[in-house]
Amino acid sequence: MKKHDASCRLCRTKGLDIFLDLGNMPLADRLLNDEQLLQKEPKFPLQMAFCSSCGLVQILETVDPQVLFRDNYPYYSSFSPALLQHSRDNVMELIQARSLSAKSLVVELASNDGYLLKNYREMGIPCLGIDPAEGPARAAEASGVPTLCDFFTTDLASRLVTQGKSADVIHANNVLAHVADTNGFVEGIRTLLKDDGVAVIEFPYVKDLIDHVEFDTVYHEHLCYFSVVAVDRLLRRHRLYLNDIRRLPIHGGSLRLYVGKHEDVRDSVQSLMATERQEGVDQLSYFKDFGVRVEALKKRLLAILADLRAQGKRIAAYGAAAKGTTLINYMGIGKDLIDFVVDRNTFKHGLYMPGQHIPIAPVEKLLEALPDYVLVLAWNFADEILKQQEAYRKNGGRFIIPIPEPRVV
Ligand code: DWN
Repeated sequence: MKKHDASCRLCRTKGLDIFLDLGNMPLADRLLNDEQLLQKEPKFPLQMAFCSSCGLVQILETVDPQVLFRDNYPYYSSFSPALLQHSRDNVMELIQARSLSAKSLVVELASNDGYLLKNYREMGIPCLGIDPAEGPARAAEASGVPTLCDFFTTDLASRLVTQGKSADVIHANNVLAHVADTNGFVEGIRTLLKDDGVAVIEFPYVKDLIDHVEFDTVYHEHLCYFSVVAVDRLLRRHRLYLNDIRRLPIHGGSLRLYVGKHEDVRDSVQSLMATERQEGVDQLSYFKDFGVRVEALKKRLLAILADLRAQGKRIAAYGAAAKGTTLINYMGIGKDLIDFVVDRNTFKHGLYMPGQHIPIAPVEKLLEALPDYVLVLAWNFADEILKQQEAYRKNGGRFIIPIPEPRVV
């Protein structure tokens, strides 16, 4: 590990400890077209660091959000059935618990293609999406979900309140970790939320990332990697209170926070914070051997792939996921090992994976080409993908699951 004089994204303390260095990486969701294959591909340092002052895990590099999320952002949530069900369950529970009605307003920050808000629309509950990615925002509007194509800021929050649009519920799924101005974003949540409203915030849990070696979920879109202790400090700085919390399996292990303007902290929060303190998640020592464990996983996975290739086996991959970019580039898994990647997201077809330039094709190609093995880059949806690909398996196809332990199934 080494000290860096950068300032913490949250508490601004100078001096962070780097515990993982993934080198210079391409942008995880910047899938390439034929023309871009011939151009120099932008790469940026990707280093994970710990702030001993507030406990926040973060990356050091900040890539312009206009570059990350504006032009041709390829991620559409609706291509993941498990995510759709997860979101619907969340919405139905909240409608019940909060007695939401036609008089309510629900706002989602980073609403993508309307994958979650469409459930409120179907129940006749007014909703508003906010997302800077033009493609997904347009798709949301086309499906009847009113959407502002913009970044959420305190200014935008104030403008909405002036228009009488305070929120009974604010959803913020997989976005809190993405914003460069984290404090401004949280202050905006406080501004937009009604006095008795609830903000429901989901993000991948740093403890699961470390415990299950989920190093590939580290990429430039994810600036922060939150523990309960760190996010509680962030919220309280803006007079918001983490009152309830749930651990979820989605995305390799996530947290769902229930946040309000009045303090009413449940045992769920106290016990998870106590566990973090007992296990030292708020200490640098918790992260000290992570790099070694990532290296060991790399060796084990590359050994499996090299052995299969030496046997003349043909290998493809499933899921042109952002995490897949980190995995294949950190491990140097290129076209010599992987023939193609398949994905259900039609916006990704005909493009190429960042860095390794592996072509992306429709999922149907698995049955057409019948590769011997498929490396599951979207391992967080492995159960669903294996079930979906029963026909490929019946034809003798087998899957390689890389995380948390490389294994063939
Ligand atoms: O923060 C983010 C995380 C939460 O989700 C964003 N950076 C975008 C995204 O990251 P990701 O691309 O690593 O996430 P996913 O959702 O694991 O990507 C899954 C990919 O696999 C998508 O391209 C869709 C595809 N997929 C598929 O082809 N068939 C997914 C499922 C479930 C399927 O059955």
